[in-house]
Amino acid sequence: MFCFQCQEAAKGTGCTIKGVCGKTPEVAGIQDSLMYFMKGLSIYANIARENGLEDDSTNKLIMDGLFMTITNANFDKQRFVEKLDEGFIIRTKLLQILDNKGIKFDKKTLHESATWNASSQSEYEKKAMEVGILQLNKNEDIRSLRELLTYGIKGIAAYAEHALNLGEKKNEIFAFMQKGLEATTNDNLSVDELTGLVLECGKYGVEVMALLDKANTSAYGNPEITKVNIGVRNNPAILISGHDLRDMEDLLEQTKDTGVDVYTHSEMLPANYYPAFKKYNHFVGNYGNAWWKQKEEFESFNGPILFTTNCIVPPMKNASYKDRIYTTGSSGLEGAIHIPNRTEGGKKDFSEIIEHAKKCASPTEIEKGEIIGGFAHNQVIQLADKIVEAVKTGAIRKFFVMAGCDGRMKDRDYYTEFAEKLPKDTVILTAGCAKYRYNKLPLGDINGIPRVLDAGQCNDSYSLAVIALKLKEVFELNDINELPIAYNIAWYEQKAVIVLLALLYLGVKNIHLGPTLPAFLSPNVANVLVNNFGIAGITTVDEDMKIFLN
Ligand code: FSO
Ligand code: SF4
Repeated sequence: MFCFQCQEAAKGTGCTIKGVCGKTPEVAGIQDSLMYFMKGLSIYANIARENGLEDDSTNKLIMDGLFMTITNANFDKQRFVEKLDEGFIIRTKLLQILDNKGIKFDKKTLHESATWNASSQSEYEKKAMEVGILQLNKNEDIRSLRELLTYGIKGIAAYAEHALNLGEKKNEIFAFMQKGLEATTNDNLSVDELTGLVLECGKYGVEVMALLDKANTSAYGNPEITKVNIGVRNNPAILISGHDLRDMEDLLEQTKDTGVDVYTHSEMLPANYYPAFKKYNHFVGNYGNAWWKQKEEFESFNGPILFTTNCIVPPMKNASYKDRIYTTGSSGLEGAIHIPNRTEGGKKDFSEIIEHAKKCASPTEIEKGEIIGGFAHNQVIQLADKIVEAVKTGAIRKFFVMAGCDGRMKDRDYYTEFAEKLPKDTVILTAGCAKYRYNKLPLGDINGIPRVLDAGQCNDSYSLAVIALKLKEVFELNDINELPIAYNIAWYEQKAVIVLLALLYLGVKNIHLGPTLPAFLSPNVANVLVNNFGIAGITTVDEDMKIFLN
């Protein structure tokens, strides 16, 4: 196997024996085959589109397939086999549609990914031996750009899926995903052309996050300032993790009046900020911390856990909570119960996990108190006068965008120390699970404005961009980079890649990215990012603080 798509890639170069994340070589292989297949399917989807045809099944399959291959989303090999089975059926149907419409193309000129045929698991596995990242891309810079583009597109797919679950979609977004995937098969594209596509990917990153923001806020209202309880009650309960708010809604509805409480975990914490979810009395608050602490926290939660997306950490063989894990949507884990998708217009059926919860003990308390959040764009813009006043009087010297992801490696202590050492006249703007490195520190407030403003999930980084653009307008600046905002972003997986590309597209410069730069950036591609956008890594807290504050 070879995989280097996330920040924890082994030795900073790539996982080759087993994923640091727990991905087995078998799952890595079948993911490679699926990725390869979807590139070929994209070629046909693009031909169809050029002829005015949009195929919803193809769009959905590619979106789901991409999401399933994101770090920590799906560890269940069987689900990838099924996705390939389904994909070949969809491809046959699409070819039939093209044929019926008299759309002609020369099959002999198509990339092999489009003409590859297989119909069994063993054939999928055999293909995996030929279509790994290193086999497909011999040139280091081309490989780097193709993978950067692919990971950005995976991020887009994840956000597009959450939006679609709430009935929002934009065909231009699917079109870009497929154009990008096809581009990764085109040996005639130059480094400049691929770089152009990577930047264009950022544009669609902004679009898809805006779409998801619209989907979430029109369904559940605008996030508002909220004190979230982090203690527990004395009822059996379900812990819901991941990012999908539609699943949150279905679960809250179905647990109503059952005696089963609901708590959020990790990236689901921001569900607490939405008005529509606050009306449920059995929605207690948030339990635990960022994704990588789940081994301890799931033990003590005592009840079943529902993963709607990543980040899953495969449990140890003897983990007490192993039988309490449920997955749904694009997430999957061998041995866990997978709750099927909702049918068109219907709801997911969470009865099994609810019945399971009733038999479990209530959660063991691991902390007490409250954390504050809900500072998405609508709420912050309501506070704009107060914030502008604080900047004008010098009460706030600078904002630090510290959005992104958390991870298990020790070097991420940097972010806790950085937050602690920031001068008292600075404010952290955050989104994503990166916040758990500092959201429980007593950092205080500035004239009533908390020093950590949490906008929400990683996709709510979009809110931070909207806030920055609003401030640029209020201060009548020409360039977003003239604002007193510094960017010290922590990344982990491919959704953070699209967030980064989106910020670059919006013109944000001098972003510091840590704890390490991506393994998939070749020295030349890294140089392009450094020279054109001022991207930099991190060093020590004290050194970086000097750079940021000057
Ligand atoms: Fe975190 Fe995991 Fe939201 Fe990611 S829980 S790391 S960037 O899935 O998507 O922030
Ligand atoms: Fe390694 Fe990350 Fe790939 Fe997992 S997702 S195999 S940790 S590079």
